[in-house]
Amino acid sequence: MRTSWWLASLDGPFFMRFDILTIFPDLLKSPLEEGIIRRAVKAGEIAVHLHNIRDFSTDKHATTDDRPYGGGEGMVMKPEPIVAALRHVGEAAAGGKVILLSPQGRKYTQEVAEELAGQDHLVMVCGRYEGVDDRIRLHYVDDEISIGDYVLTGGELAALILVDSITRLLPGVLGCADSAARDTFSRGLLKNPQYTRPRVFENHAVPPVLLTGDHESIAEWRFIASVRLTLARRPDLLAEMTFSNKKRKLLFQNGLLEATEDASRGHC
Ligand code: 4G3
Repeated sequence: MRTSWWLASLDGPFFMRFDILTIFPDLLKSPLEEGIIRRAVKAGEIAVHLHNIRDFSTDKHATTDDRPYGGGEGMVMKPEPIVAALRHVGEAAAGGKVILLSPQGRKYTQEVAEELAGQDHLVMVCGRYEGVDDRIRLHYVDDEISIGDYVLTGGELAALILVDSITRLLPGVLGCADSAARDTFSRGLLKNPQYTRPRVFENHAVPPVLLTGDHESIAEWRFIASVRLTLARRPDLLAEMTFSNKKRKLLFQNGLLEATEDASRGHC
């Protein structure tokens, strides 16, 4: 029995179709059924199809892995079931970009997420065990991505991270307020700290400027708070930044101009 599973609304513009090939489709289901991703599916902004690689195995034990040629520890995923699953996806929607999630891939960043958000169909191959027969990568994969320098038991959690980070970039998925804020003040910097009620919590008050209703002062405070946090935690991010004259003046008034310029010259 085929165990392929899909999440999609009947209508909607379908900005993006994701197909995910895995031997553990159940691992991916519940994260796709909550929150913003669930809403994006309901609104028809994305469609997610899960395919069990095991369904495409042809031997009677439905094997998807085998011992490595040349000997050694662990198992390697066989190429035939993966190719059969890719052909199946290709019949439903040809021309999708095929991505292999692996620690050997190019490093995933917000910039890569923005690049992939411009595609209309992504097909993700989740490897398990010690990896996937390399002929898949050589002849069927368009892009190999790593979500970071650590090893997972499989590519499934990495695939979810791509779906999540790409979906929130699609038009209409988040409110325009969020994306506008990202584009003006906080791009390239860590996000400023946020507060909500109560005004005083266990003797700790909210920064008073946030209660003034003075939008310009609040925006300036947020910018400076972002810069201070970025300088302390991620000076490497500041090395990529340039500031307008207005922001340079604000940095100067807060004693941060030299610090940020040192960082942006890479001396930090
Ligand atoms: C393929 C991705 C899959 C080859 C997958 C291991 C970490 C990441 C796997 C391989 C993974 C990551 C499964 N671990 N950093 N494990 O994106 O060698």
